[in-house]
Amino acid sequence: MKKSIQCLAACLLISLGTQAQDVYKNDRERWLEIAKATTPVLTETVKRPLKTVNVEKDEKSFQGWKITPKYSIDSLFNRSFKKNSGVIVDFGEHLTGFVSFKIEDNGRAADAPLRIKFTFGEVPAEVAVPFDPYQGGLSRAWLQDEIITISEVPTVITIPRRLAFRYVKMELLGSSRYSDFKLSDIFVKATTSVNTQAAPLAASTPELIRKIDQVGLTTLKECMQTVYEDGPKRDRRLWIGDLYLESLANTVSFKNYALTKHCLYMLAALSYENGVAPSNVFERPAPHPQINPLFDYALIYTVALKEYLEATGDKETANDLWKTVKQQIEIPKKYIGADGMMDYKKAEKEWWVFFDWRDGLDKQAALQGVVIWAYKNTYELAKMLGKEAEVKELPALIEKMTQATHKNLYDTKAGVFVSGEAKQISYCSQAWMVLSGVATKQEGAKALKALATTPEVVRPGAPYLYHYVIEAMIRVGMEQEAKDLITNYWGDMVNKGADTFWEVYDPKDDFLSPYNAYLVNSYCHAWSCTPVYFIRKYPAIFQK
Ligand code: RAM
Repeated sequence: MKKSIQCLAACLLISLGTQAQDVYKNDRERWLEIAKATTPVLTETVKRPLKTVNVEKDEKSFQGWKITPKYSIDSLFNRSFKKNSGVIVDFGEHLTGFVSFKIEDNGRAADAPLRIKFTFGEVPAEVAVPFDPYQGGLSRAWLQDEIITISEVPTVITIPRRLAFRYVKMELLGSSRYSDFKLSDIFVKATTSVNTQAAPLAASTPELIRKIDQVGLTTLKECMQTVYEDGPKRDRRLWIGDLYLESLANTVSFKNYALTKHCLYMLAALSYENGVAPSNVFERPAPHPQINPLFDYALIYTVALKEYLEATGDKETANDLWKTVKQQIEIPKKYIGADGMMDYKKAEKEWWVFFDWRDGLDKQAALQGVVIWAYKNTYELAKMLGKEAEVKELPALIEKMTQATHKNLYDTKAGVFVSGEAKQISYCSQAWMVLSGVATKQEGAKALKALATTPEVVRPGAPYLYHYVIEAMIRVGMEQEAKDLITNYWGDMVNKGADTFWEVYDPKDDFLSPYNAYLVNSYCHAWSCTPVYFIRKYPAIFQK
């Protein structure tokens, strides 16, 4: 994140400043019109809390807090709120939407305003640990607390901000000494653009895999709003990396292809003027991109379009957006040397290169890998559209880069791929060497297997990278290992009480945060829904 902020201004100048013309000038408006016309209609469901709960310190629970039942919701709604300040209600599931509450007299009419602080939590810690002092790298305002002043009683008030939560804490900050009142209702109009049900899993599916799938589906459903959001609590916008994984999971579950089309058009319409697909875009107040170019995400756009075409057969869309793909494949060319190796240092200086939230990760190997992988996918896409002639340089480029990468980054003796001057060994590098096809099946399996016993190996920092590691394992025939990884990593989150999967998770550190504040992490995060894809795409591995 730090890097992305530092890089922002520089990237902006380098990537956008030298362009004289908008390469999509003739298409932008039309694409935006198509994006608008395909905006999904949200399904609304009214949900109420099931019970009141206590949140108690417990070392063994996730982040040190556990939830225990307190008293029935009716006794909250019927009693004086003055005696209930600090109450926590539990909606029993993760929900996203607008919250309303009702205040009524409980005796004499109110002669002074009331003030209530609402705190919304996706996980127990958010309703247990004070948000301040806040030292996170992202805006404090992402944390979901709202102070509402009520001037007239009785009343029904809707909190203006959309919220994502399971738990709500309510504290009384001020009221008349002479009158009394009760909070007689609280409900959320929960929204999602999912309007189908995923098919049931095979009866033979192990119980924990079944639970992981269910939590993954909830995560995906909650993130599927009018775009594929990265997280309904934060950042609530469309990022290419998240879209890619969500659309894969959607293809094997809810099959809302209209949403995928909408997002692909949004991204095309809001691409930077130099042709680069935007790392992320906002729908409101008017559709616009964040100026924050991200190298790997731009390339992933090409693969997302190919996957969409494969899932839907919608050639009209793929043909219409093909020119964005052609723009993305130009990006790496300026960094590919005559020897087939990218100038990684230059690319790193000029771009935000992401791949994972793990400090110290060397991304040279992954960068070679993602370019080869995107080029291969683009060539496939071109073939599906009969456009190979337009990208005829790709096969030779792929070949040259593959050989160069193998020659320079494969440590034959150790049987692993290394990255950067320090010859770092990481999960990230092995995964991308497999996915790109730089590693043969045997080399890939050997390399991935070697990691478990490699001292100093750089492990993934977030579920996003785990996706690519699992995909790589399946590619090289490590089916049992892939299953074990899903069962251990996501299963661990389930065992720690996850209703939805988290943005970052390190089994050894419940407090890991890329933003220096674990409370601002997103605990319903799109890129973490990916077990849904694996479980359903590979039933022979996961459903028995
Ligand atoms: C974060 C979001 C998002 C991700 C980017 C790179 O801000 O969590 O999911 O795609 O980083």
